[in-house]
Amino acid sequence: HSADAHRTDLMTITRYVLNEQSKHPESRGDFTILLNHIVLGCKFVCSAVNKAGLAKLIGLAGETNVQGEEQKKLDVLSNEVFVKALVSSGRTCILVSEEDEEATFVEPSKRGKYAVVFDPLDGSSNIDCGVSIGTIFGIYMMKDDGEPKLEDVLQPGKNMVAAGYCMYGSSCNLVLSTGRGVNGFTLDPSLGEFILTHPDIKVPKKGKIYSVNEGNASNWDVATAKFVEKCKFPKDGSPAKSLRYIGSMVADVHRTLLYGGIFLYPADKKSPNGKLRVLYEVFPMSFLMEQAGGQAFTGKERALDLVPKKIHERSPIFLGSYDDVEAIKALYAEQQKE
Ligand code: P6P
Repeated sequence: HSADAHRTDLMTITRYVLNEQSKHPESRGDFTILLNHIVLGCKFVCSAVNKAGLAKLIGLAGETNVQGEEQKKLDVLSNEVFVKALVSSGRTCILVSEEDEEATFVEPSKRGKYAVVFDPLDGSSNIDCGVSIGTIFGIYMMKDDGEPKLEDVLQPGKNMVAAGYCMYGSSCNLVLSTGRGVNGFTLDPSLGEFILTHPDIKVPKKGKIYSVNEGNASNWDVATAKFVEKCKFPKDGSPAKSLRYIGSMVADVHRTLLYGGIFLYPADKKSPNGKLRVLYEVFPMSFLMEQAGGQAFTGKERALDLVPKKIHERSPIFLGSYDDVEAIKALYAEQQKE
């Protein structure tokens, strides 16, 4: 393979998914079509986010534009784009979005066999200061081909057939797993294509970074407090860990996936179930972390074993390098005994 072959042998996300599809002879390409519509949504949001700053400058995003119309906030706009893209794919039956209080049941003529849960623009409060934000999504198969019902999206995360996120930062990175490892794609704006840049991502077994909002320390339980203390003042003479906290889940998880370490949003006295949402934040990121050789734990159980009761319910989450999550699991096991 000459270097030049790599330049001309473009592994686009579409080609990658078609390769995956060819491994399922019975597949009719529904997943490929669904994913292409998700990718379309990501390309739109990437372009809108990149213009947001400029748009704000010239008074478009979130302001009233020259026609005096109230310009939609970026997260509302992104949500509409994803809902429309997913419904028009003809491959979905029920959608859950962070932006919509109720699930969206797709009209019968456009129904397919997938249920999609997503946060169209997670961390959107960070847009105005230029911090990376992202779209997070998870995909379930409908439980049966009857009338779609809420139970089709109240499945444990381990039932997901795919999960991923698209991070809008210095570049646009789409990280995806269809259950056979994790692959990262970078948008080449000149082609309008996502190109495979991070094949077969594996999270380092142990990391040197912990990622938590230390501002909540006064509300943590004993196990979390002990864990963070050990990160800062290791007893075994190992070097202290570094603290990296961006406050945008997609950015913190992307760094954890690539560099290793642990990301935690624990329960605290104020929020007994933590802050992050099970269906479209905790599950997709836990799915990816496990597929990359890491772990994801709620403080009580494996995150993907959780069975959600409500579509917007929250859960504490500890995810990242295998060994680092093992350490927090041991501390919670101790705490259970007391
Ligand atoms: P805190 C962003 O608002 C978000 O939903 C996640 O993206 C992020 O991980 C978390 O909240 C940050 O929360 O309480 O630390 O500001």
